[in-house]
Amino acid sequence: MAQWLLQTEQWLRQVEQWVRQQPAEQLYIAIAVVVVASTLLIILHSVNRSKANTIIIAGLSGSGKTILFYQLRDGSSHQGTVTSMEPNDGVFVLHSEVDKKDKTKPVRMVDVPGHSRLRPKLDEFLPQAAGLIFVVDALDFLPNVRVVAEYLYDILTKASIVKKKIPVLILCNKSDKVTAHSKEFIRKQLEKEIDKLRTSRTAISTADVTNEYTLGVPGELFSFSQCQNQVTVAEASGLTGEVSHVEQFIREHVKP
Ligand SMILES: Nc1nc2c(ncn2[C@@H]2O[C@H](COP(=O)(O)OP(=O)(O)OP(=O)(O)O)[C@@H](O)[C@H]2O)c(=O)[nH]1
Ligand SMILES: [Mg+2]
Repeated sequence: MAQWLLQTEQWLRQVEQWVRQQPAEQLYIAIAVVVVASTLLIILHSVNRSKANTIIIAGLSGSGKTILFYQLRDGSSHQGTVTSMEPNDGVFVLHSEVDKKDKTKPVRMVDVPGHSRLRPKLDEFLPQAAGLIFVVDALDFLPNVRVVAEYLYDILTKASIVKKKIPVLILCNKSDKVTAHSKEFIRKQLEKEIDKLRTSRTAISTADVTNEYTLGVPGELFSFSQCQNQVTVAEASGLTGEVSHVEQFIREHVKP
């Protein structure tokens, strides 16, 4: 130990001597280079972080994505939406935060249409995503459980979601109606359906499988808690403006 200390001391003295021998300008240049490089690194890092301010809204056609988008932006549902043909892409301060001075960082929200031909648009926005809201129609859920699970399965197995651990909020929408299914029911049904899909999809020859990652733990029933990224479930009504859980999710992942 003592020998090691002695050696370090000797080494430090050598460095000091060498520094003294160098012309002053060279030292200043070296210091300037270090300062500029670290400042650039810090700026790049913060730009990268601020880039991830996008929240994506996905889900089947008719689940209520566009109404939710308007509700978050304007505090009104703009009754009478038609099925979307283009993504709604907007950067805005959440309507509920317009008056709050300390939480005014704008959020970029992208509502990706549910029509199967337009769904691939999702991939364009995923690299900037800070979170994804998967809207489920809680009224018309059971007849569609299979297709809902298929879309969700595709999302949860995308490399861009798994690798970057993008948090997913499963939003059981239309909770204003008494006949809407509860989030617990929807979670359980989706877990069951995904479990079935997992078995059937791994049975297909790998050439046909486009999914990039596998889900869950082999030999165990699938549950969302097994996902590497955070998957949570909440209820909302875009129509009546009951969207507090959505705003909470957004603020958790896009810091003001
Ligand atoms: N009761 C109730 N109805 C809703 C709610 N949100 C949406 N809807 C209804 O569901 C229908 C579809 O809503 P949209 O927001 O257009 O659905 P979308 O998900 O954008 O559909 P696509 O654009 O086709 O992908 C509309 O008739 C809405 O009135 C809700 O919270 N409660
Ligand atoms: Mg729409």
